[in-house]
Amino acid sequence: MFCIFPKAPHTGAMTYELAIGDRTYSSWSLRGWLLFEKFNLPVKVHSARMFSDDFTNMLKNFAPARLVPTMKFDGIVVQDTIAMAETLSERHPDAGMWPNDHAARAMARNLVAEMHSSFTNLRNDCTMNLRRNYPDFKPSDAVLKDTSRIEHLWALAREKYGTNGPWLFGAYTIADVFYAPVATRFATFNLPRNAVSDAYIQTHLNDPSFRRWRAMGLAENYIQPGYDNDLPEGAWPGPARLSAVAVDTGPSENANCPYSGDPVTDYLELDGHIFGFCNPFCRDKTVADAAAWDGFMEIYQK
Ligand SMILES: N[C@@H](CCC(=O)N[C@@H](CS)C(=O)NCC(=O)O)C(=O)O
Repeated sequence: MFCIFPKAPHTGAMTYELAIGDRTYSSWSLRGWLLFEKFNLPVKVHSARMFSDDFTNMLKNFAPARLVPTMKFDGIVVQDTIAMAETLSERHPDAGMWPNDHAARAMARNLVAEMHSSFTNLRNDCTMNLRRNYPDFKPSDAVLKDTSRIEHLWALAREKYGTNGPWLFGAYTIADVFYAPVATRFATFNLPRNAVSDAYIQTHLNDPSFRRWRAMGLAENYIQPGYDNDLPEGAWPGPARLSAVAVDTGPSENANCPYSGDPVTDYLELDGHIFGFCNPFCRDKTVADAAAWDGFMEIYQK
């Protein structure tokens, strides 16, 4: 059998480094992060607020990249999500990143490539914003042309290859990585869609990995100028959060942070109980969506 790629030289217990921007607004960063998160690939994440000096400084360590996401390993920098997806799937052939079936894989690559190169009206008019929901948004005809093409592609994949699971090709693949921020745009701009698309969009909003990403974005607690629309807001269209609130003092039910195991210093209150964490970010990401964090739910449900 002819093999297009030589075997990747070393894929052992190496950790990749990934540079990302604001989790709330950077749709490409979400894709970059999902490539690691959904396929259990070890990664050290570096994040910086976009359009800041910190962002420029972060990327100096990822030269020659100028945008996020960018990944690096073994002194090699890969600076575009398609290149990252292909590099990671080549290096981790057992991770199931592309569909196994060759025809399904070809279609998945088509969907990813079309996402990467197209849908500019949707992308420009409905920028990803994981803080907001605009029930009254009125899409232009150009946006509707994009959404109708996307629904057509989703329906083809779901009908032909999606019977064994809720994702485009049944199990989660790189195609779902690329359409995750598209699903959030449909949801938060309340774009018209059919039942197949709606079920697929809900699958993304319910995905624990996506929920954790969004919770970390909310914990970053920054409104990036230029990303909000001047429209009435509705409630978040995904699962409702538990009513956790940050509080100043303990004592907490747990002595050690559910994530790091370190002594607790920062607290939240939920259902009359106080829980502790080892830093404000881990506390705040839990306040944002407590049920998305298994480590926290273990101590909460004890
Ligand atoms: N084609 C790139 C797109 C990367 C991109 O546009 N990244 C945006 C964030 S979503 C960025 O880095 N913006 C910062 C800037 O423009 O300075 C990819 O696929 O990764």
